[in-house]
Amino acid sequence: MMGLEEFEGLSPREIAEKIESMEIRGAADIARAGAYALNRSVKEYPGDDLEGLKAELESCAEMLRSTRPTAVSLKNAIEYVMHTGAEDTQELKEKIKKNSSEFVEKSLQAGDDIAEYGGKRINDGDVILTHCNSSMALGAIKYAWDEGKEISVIATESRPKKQGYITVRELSDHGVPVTLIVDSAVRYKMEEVDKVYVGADTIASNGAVINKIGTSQVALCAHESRVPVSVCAETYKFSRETAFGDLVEIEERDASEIADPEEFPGVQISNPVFDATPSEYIDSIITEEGVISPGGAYRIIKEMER
Ligand code: RUB
Repeated sequence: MMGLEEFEGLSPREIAEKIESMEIRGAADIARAGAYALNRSVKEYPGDDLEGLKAELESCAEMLRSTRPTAVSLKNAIEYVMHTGAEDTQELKEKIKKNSSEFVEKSLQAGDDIAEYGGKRINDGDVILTHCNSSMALGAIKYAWDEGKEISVIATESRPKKQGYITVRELSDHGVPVTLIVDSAVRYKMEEVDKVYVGADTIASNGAVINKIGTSQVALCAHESRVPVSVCAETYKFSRETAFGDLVEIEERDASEIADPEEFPGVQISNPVFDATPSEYIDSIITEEGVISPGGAYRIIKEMER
C-alpha cells in the first residue's frame, strides 16, 4: 500500500499521469492518490475567487476520473472529498483538506481491519491462491502469516502487466512461501488450493465483483473444485450507480501491452483489463464493516449514503 509520502511533491497532473500509466495502481492506492491530488489542487490556488476555485477543483476531478474508468474507488474518493459546501475560498480549502485526509485515514484503517478479518479466516496450513496484486488480499495473507500460521501462496503472473511479479516479491520479502504460475495454470493447480483471496476494483449492487481480467476464470475454477473465494474490499469499492442500472465500464488498454501490433498486420488485438465475476462464484466479501455474502452488497450501498 502506498502512503501519502509517496505522492508528496507531485502535482495533480503528475498524479493523474501516474495513475493512467499505472505507476500508481491498485484500486486503493489510486483512490488515496486521487484524494491527495484534489487537496493539492486547491491548496495552491491563488486569490479568493470562490467560483474560480470550484471550477479548478471540478476540472481536477474530471482529469482524475478520466484516468482509469473501472475502479469506482477513485470516483467514490473524489465524491467523498468534494462533498462540501463553503462560503468562501478559505473555508472550501479547509474542508477539502479535512475530507482528503479523513478519506486517506479511513482507507488505511479499512486496510488494517480487512487484513485482520481476512487473516483470521485463513487456517494454519492453508494454500491460498491470489490473482494480480491486491493490497487488501495481501494484507490478509500477511496478517495470517504474522499470526504464526504456516501458509503458502500460489500467485498468478497476471498478464499482460504481470502484477503477479509485485505480489510474489512482496510476499517473499515478508517471508511467506510463494509460487508463481502462469494464468493458464490456475485450473491445473486448483487441486492444491484451499482458498482464493482476491481484491476488487468495483462491487456492483448485485454482488458481482469487478477485478483484474482473469478473476472470473479463477473463480469459476475454484467453484468447480469447491474452493471458497473471498474478496477483500473496502466499502468505497461498492458502486452506488449500479443500484440505479449503470453498468461498470471495463477498461480497454492499449494493444501494445499484449503484443506489437506491427508484427500482426490485419489482426485485431483486444486488451480488456478487468472482468466481472458473478456473485454465485463468490463466497464472501471481507470489508472493514465485516464479512458479508455478495447478497449483502445492496445494503452496503444503501448505508454509504451520508
Ligand atoms: C489491480 C487489481 C486489484 C484491485 C484491488 O488492477 O485488479 O486486484 O485493484 O487492489 P491494476 P487493492 O493493476 O490494473 O490497477 O486491494 O490494492 O485495492
